Amino acid sequence: RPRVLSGIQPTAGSFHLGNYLGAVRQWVALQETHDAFYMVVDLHAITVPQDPKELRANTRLAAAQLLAAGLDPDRCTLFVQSHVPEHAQLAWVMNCLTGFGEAGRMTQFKDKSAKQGADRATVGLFTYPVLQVADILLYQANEVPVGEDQRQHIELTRDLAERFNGRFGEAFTVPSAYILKETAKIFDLQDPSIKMSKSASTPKGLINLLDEPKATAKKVKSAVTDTDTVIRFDPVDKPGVSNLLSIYSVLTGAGVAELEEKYAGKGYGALKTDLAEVMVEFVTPFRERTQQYLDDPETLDSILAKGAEKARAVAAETLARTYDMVGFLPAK
Ligand code: AQP
Repeated sequence: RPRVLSGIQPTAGSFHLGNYLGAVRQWVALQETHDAFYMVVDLHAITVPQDPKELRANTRLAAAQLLAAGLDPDRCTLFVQSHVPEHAQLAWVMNCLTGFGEAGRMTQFKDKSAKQGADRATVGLFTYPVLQVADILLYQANEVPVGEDQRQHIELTRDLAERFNGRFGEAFTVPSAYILKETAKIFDLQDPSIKMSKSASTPKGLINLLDEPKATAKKVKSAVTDTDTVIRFDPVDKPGVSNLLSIYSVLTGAGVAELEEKYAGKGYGALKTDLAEVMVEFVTPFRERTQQYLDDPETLDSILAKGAEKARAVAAETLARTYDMVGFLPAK
């Protein structure tokens, strides 16, 4: 079985619709066909300030949401990044292979550090993509299911895997990004020119899966469309409507052309009302299942402990081989 690896940050509490459609939904599907490793990336979370208590609670909450979304611990390996120390250990080696300018060209770093200001952005934020490289290479992943915003980081992973392999010998599988066209980028409901995101979206443009379903329905109904009335998939001229059609299509399995036909001559109101209902039907059981996992933290923690054990077995082997190839003296 080919291997997949991916991660999600435990920063915002609730996952948003972009996280789910862009990434987590694919994770659930891929556990059936791949040897799948999925993690809550708490080491990544501290690249921006975190309250320790909240971080701990959000880490459990992220795991609960992943299980609620359909990850099955018997079908995949689900763990918390900090439970596997090899991530940080391999990241150091990768940091030492990465050019300063190369890391500086990562657009997510440029955007986030510009927003925070040079003095407040941390070295951790700068080197975040390199930690991500280590995350992926440790598991010899063939594919990495992510949203479009992560493509550049997967390219960096490929470059560094090839660099290491070229310099020290074949150690790493060179992975590919697994990005589905339909859900590569889910856009903000109020500003469809930007991606839906926890840091850039306004509350009205961001659908958090754990919000009150009523509030979610309201956001869908007040999504920005355009002054026209025609329902047509046209991301350039009709980005708002096209975003709604994409969301509707993946959540229901109906094709976009089918939806265009269904709503021909009906106007935006009908589309939004129906999509609001689809959203409510999706988030209501999701919230309930998440709460059930949270109500039983012992079971949740034991799932994560077993996941960490399975992950460590793979990660430790890669790290030991890598350290040896670099020339570190083995500890006797
Ligand atoms: N709008 C999106 N469309 C498609 N995929 C998306 N992802 C995030 N936003 C969208 C994908 O979700 C996965 C988990 O991402 P993360 O844990 O790195 O979260 P993030 O990227 O920090 O989420 P945000 O909201 O985008 O955070 P900020 O605002 O801090 O940048 C990834 O696979 C990502 O591609």
